[in-house]
Amino acid sequence: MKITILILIMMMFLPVLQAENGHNLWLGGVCTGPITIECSKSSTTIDLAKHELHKYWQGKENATISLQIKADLLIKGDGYKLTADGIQANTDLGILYGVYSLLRRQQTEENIKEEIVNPSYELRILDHWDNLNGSVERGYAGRSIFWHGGKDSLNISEQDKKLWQEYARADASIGINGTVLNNVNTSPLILTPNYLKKVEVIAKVLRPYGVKIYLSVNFASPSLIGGLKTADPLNPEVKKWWQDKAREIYHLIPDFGGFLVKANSEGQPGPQNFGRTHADGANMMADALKPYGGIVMWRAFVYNPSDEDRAKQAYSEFMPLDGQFRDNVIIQVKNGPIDFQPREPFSPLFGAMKKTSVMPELQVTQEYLGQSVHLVFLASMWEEFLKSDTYQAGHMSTVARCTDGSIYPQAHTAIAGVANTGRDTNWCGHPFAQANWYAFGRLAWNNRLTSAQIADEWLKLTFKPTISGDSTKQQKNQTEWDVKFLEPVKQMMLESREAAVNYMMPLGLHHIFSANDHYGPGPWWAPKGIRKDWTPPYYHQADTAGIGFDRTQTGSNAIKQYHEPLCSLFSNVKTCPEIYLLWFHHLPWDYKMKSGHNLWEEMCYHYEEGLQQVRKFQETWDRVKPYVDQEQFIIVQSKLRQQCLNAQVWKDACLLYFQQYSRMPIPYDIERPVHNLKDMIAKDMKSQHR
Ligand code: GCW
Repeated sequence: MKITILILIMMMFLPVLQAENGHNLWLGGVCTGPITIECSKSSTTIDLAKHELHKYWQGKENATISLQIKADLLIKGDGYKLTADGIQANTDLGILYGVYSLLRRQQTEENIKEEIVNPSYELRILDHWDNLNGSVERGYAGRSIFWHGGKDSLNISEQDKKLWQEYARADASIGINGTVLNNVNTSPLILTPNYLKKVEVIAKVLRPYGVKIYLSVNFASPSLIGGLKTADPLNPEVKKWWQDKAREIYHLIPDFGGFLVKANSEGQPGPQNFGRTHADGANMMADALKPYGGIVMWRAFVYNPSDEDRAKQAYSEFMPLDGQFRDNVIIQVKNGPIDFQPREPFSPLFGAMKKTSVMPELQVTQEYLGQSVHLVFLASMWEEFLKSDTYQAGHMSTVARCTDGSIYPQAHTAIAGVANTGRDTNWCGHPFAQANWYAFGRLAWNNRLTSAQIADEWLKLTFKPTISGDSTKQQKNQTEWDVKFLEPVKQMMLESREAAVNYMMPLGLHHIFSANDHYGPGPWWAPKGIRKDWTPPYYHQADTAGIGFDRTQTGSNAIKQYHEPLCSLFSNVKTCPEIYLLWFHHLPWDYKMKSGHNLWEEMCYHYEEGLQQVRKFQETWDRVKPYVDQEQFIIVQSKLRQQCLNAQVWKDACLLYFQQYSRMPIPYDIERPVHNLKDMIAKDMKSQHR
C-alpha cells in the first residue's frame, strides 16, 4: 500500500521534472479528457493501470472504460482482450498490458477493434551486464541504474527508487516482464546477504509492474563465498549449498525468477572444471529452484581456443545434451553463432534441439554496432533473424516459431535482450537507441511484428507533437508531420542497420574490429601471443588468393550444422546469399558477383555505399529540424557527424588494408580514401596502449 502511494506521488511529478531531455522515453503522452473507469477489483497493479488510463487517455472524452478480470480460454498468460471501451484479462498484469496497448494505439492512431492479444513468449527479459561496482560491461549510457561502486555500493536513495520505478514502468509499457540485475561475468558477492537485501528492495519497486527479478550467478559461488572446497555440481554439500541459497532468496523474494549462468566461457567457472557436463551443472541449479517455480537460463555462448571453428562450438557442445536438461532449464543462445556481429546467419542451435527449451539472446546495447554514437535501428536485424527459416520441421520453421513453442512444445518460452540502459538522462546514450529498447520489448511480445511497424510506432510515440486547433488545421499539420518528419526519419531508421553492415562488414565479413573495445576497424589487429580466435585475421582470412572463412566441406564444415536444404544452399557458392558469402566461403578477389562486378569491386562499392548512406542520414536529419526539440536535434546531428567520420575511417581502413592482398585499384567512380593506412594502424596500435 505504502509503495503504491509512493509510486503515485512520484508519478505526479514526472512531467514537470522531465521536459524535452529524452528521459520520458516513448511515454510522453498527454491526456485529452476525463473518463470513467469501471472495475470491481483493486490491487497495486490494477491501480497503476487505472492511473495510466486517467493520466494518458486520448480517446473519446467522457468515455466509460471497463477493466475486467475474467478467464477466457483464448486469452493466454499475460494476454488480454481489447475493445474500444474495455480490457479483459486473466490477471491484473494482463489488464496493465492491455491498458498500455490501448494507450499506445490511441497515440499512434491505430484502429482499435475487438482483438485478443497474446504474447509470443512467456518470459520477456532484459539482461543487464551491470557490475556491482557500478560499471556496465558494454554499456554506453552511463553507470548502472542498479549498483553503485565503492562505499555506496549497498546504499539505496529515494532517487534510485524513483529511477527503478520509471524503469519498470517503461518495461511494462512494452511488455517486458523480467530483468537480470547483474552481469553474466559475475561477482559471487551478489549472493551474499547484504546484496540480496538490496535485491529485495529492487524487487519490491519493480513488482507492481510485473517485472520479475533474476540474477546472474557465479558457478563457483559455493567455494568462493560458501566456504566449501569445491563447486562440483554432483557433490552433496554443493547441492545443499544451492538449495539453502534458493530458500534464502525465496524467503526474501517469493516471486524470484531464477538464475542466468555463463559457465565455462571466457574464463567463467563451470561444471567442466570438475569433469561434469553443462547438463549436470544446469540441472543441479534447476533442482534447487524447482520447488519455488524458478528457472535456470544456461548460456550456450561457449568456445575454446582450439582448432575447431568458433562458429561450430556451441552446437558441438550442446547438441549431444539434447534431452538431458530439466524442464526448468532454458538454453540461452545468441542470435548468431559467433557474437552479436552486425550481420550473422542465425545460430544453428535454433531449430536443432527438440527436447530442450531454447531462448534467443539479442543484444540491445550496440557493442558491435557503433555503441552510443551510431544511429542503428536493430529491429531490422532482429526481424531478419526471427524470420530466418531453420527448416527444423520443413519450410516455414522460422526461428520465431522454433522458439515460441509453435513447432515443438517447450516447458518455457523466453527471449532475452542485453540491455542498453544506464544513468544517462536519456537512459540509452543516443536518443535513437531508445528505439532499440522499445523494439526489443515489442518483438518479445509479438515476434511477428515488422521493423517498419515498430519504427512507425516509436517515432509517433516519441516525437509526435500534440496538435491542437480547429480540425482542418489539425489535419493539415498532421499530414505535414507525416510527410516531412515521419516518413523520411522512418526510412532512415529502416536503412540504418544495412548502412552499418555496408561500412563495417559487408558480404558476410565479421569480427574485424580493432582490439577489445569493438568500436573501430582493425582487420590488421593481431598482437603476438593473443588467442587466434580473438583476432580479425582469423575471421577474414585475407591473402593474395582471396578472402573469407571457408565453412564448407573443404573448410570447417560448419554448414553441416544447418538442416537441408539450407546446408546445400549455403555450401554452394552460386546459391549462398551474397549477404553471407564471406561467412561461408573463401573466394578469389576476381570472383564474379551477381552484379557483374568482381568480389573486390563489390566490396569497395559496399563500403562506399555505407558511407554515402550515413551522409544521406545527415541530410535527412537536418531537414527535419523544425519538427524536433532543439536539444534533441543537436545531439543527433552531432552524433551523425561522428558516425560519418567513423564510416569514412571504416571504409578507408578496410579498403586500403585488403587492397594489399587484392592488388586491384579501387573503382574510379567512388571517392578516394582520405586516410593513410600506415597512420591508421599506428594510431590504432597507440590507442591500445593507453
Ligand atoms: O561479446 C562478448 C562481449 C563480452 C561479453 C560476452 C558474453 C559479458 O565482448 O563483454 O561478456 O560476449 O556475452 O558473455
